Amino acid sequence: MKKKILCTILSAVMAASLLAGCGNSKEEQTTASAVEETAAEDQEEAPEADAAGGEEAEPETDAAGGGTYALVTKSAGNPFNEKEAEGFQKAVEAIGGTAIIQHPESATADAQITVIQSLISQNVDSICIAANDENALQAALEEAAAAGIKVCSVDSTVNVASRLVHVNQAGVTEIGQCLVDAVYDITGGEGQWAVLSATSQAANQNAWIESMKEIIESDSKYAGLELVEVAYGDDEPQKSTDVTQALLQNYPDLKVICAPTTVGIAAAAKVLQDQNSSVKLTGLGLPSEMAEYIGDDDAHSCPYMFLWNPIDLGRLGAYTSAALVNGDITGAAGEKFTAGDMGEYEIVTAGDGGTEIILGAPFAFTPENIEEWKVVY
Ligand code: RAM
Repeated sequence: MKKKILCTILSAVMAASLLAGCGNSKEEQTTASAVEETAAEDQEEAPEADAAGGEEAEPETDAAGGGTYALVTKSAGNPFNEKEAEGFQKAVEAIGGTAIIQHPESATADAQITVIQSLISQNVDSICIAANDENALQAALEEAAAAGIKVCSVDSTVNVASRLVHVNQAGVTEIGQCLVDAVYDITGGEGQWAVLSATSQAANQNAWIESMKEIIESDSKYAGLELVEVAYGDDEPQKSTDVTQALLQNYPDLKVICAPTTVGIAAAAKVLQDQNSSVKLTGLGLPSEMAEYIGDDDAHSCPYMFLWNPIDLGRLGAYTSAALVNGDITGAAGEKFTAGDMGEYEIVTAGDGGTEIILGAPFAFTPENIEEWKVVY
């Protein structure tokens, strides 16, 4: 019963998010965010309530069979990864399993390979990984699969040979479109802009950047936009700060920086705001880290930005892992499963020819809704 109510709330949220996701209609965004926040509160409470004896908790616990589900994030010290891990942990607890959360020391493939090898020797049931490199983890993940471990990726994909399915925060083209339109809007439709990304190997950022370039090339509306550089801050605050300063120095006519990384955007926002720069910022950011920089006036560096719920992303990663382990899904397109109290999801074909599960649409954070969201994530 409870699950049904939550599903209904979530459907309303998803519909509202689709409307508001990429748009600049502030009215729509405020309405959507209010609904979504209510739902977020309900979602936070739901797993505990179910685990404590809710109507449909038992079958899930039995099905999970006390399995061990591992999450490997991109790196330690990134609040986005911590939120993702929080959601993963909660969902695993709700199904009666054991979560192993691993934050590698650095955002590199080598650091993740060491972690994967240790998880293989611990005989975990599944590995859900936010990859630092699309191809370099293949041998280690194939070894895991050969040992009977179910492998899926989350946030940042591994190649098709290395995974059963990818848990994607939002469609790649949808994110690319939101970012391009924001750059177009904030530049006034013409002028220089730059990308401040994470690592040069990050599959998620690279896919979004590629998508932005394709969108710009395919529509003459964007012909006035000049992308001067794609720079990499490696999801390290200091490096992202240094790279932002270099962009300002090297391109005196720069109008906008687009940072499709929560670490990069927070570092760039501080540089621009501290320097009272006329360069503006957009991209993907955590509301909790970006609230002080979001505003319509000259005193703020970021007019608006986008993201999705990283806690829900982690939860969906955990429920997907459990469904793979239980044999409810194999990762094939067309399969459907119930992701605990998040409701039903369908596996679809991904852009790389593999399969994916999409959490929802990107959500816009504006001066109007940032205050209510900064306390959520
Ligand atoms: C950073 C990470 C993560 C990405 C977000 C938007 O925290 O690079 O992978 O999804 O930004």
